[in-house]
Amino acid sequence: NDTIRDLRLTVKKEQFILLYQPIIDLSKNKICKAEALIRWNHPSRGFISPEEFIPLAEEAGLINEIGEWTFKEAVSQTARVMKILDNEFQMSINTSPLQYHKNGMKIDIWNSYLDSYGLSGKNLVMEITEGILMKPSSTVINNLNQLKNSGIDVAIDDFGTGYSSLSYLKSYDFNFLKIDQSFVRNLTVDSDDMALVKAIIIMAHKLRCKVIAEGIETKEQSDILFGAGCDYGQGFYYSKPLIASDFEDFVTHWD
Ligand code: G
Ligand code: G
Ligand code: MN
Ligand code: NA
Repeated sequence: NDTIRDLRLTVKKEQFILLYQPIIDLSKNKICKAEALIRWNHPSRGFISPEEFIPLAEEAGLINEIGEWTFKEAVSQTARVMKILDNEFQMSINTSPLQYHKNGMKIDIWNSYLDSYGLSGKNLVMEITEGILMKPSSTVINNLNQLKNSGIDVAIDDFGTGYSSLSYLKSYDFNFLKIDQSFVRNLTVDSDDMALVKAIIIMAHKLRCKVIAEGIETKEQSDILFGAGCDYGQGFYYSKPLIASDFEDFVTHWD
C-alpha cells in the first residue's frame, strides 16, 4: 500500500519531527520534564497522526527503526534543553509494546549515545501502555530490567484506560503513572472522576510511583490536582506540544 511505501521511505530518510510538551512540577512550579511526540509531515497528505502511522509501522516491521530515530533525536534535544535549565530534567519518550517484545531496545548503544552527550539514563523516561503488561513475558521484563540498570525511568501511559488488571503493577517498580486525560477533562464537575483521580494518586504513592496528570487545560484543574497530591502536570493549560526551537524559548521564558 502507498502509505506503507511512503512510511518506509520516510524512515530511511529520517524525515519525521518531534514535538515537545512541557511537564510541570506542581509543587516547585518548574519545567522538570517534557514528552516527545512524533509527527509525520507527509508530502501530499500533510500531517498524519501517530495514532494512524504507528500501527502501520508496527505491521510493516518499521517500529524499531522509528524507535531508534526517536531516541536519538530526543536525546540530542535533551542535551540542548539541559544547557538552558538550572534544574533536573527528564525527557519522556513514547515506546511501542513491540520494542519490548521483540528486543527492540539496544540498551548498550543507547548508553554510549547518552554518554556522548554527557547525559545518563537518569535523564530519560520511557512511556509504555498497560496493555503490554497483560501477560508480561520474560523478554518484556528483561528489557524493563535493562532500562532500570541504566537508570532509565518507566512510566505507565494512559493509566486506567487499558484492558489489563492491576496486578501487573506488582511485576515491576514503575516510576510514574500518567493519569489519562479522560479522567482530567471533567474533573471539576464530575465527582466520580474526582474520586477516581484521588484514589489513583493514593494508590500510586503507596506503590512508590509519582503521578503525572495529562490533559490539564485550565488553572482550576491544575489547582484541584495539586490539592489532591498530584506531583506533575501536562496539558494545553501550560503549553501545547512545541517544535524544538519554540520549546527552547518556552523553557527560557518560564517563571
Ligand atoms: O501527540 P498525539 O496526541 O497526536 O499522540 C497520539 C499518540 O501517539 C499517543 O498515544 C502517543 O503515545 C503516540 N506517540 C506519539 N509519539 C510517539 C512515538 O515517538 N513513538 C510511539 N510508539 N508512539 C508515539
Ligand atoms: O497517549 P499519549 O498520552 O502519549 O498522548 C498524548 C496526546 O495528548 C498528544 O497527542 C497530545 O497532543 C495530546 N494532548 C496533550 N495535552 C492535551 C490537552 O491539554 N488537551 C487535549 N485535548 N489533548 C492534549
Ligand atoms: Mn504518552
Ligand atoms: Na496518555
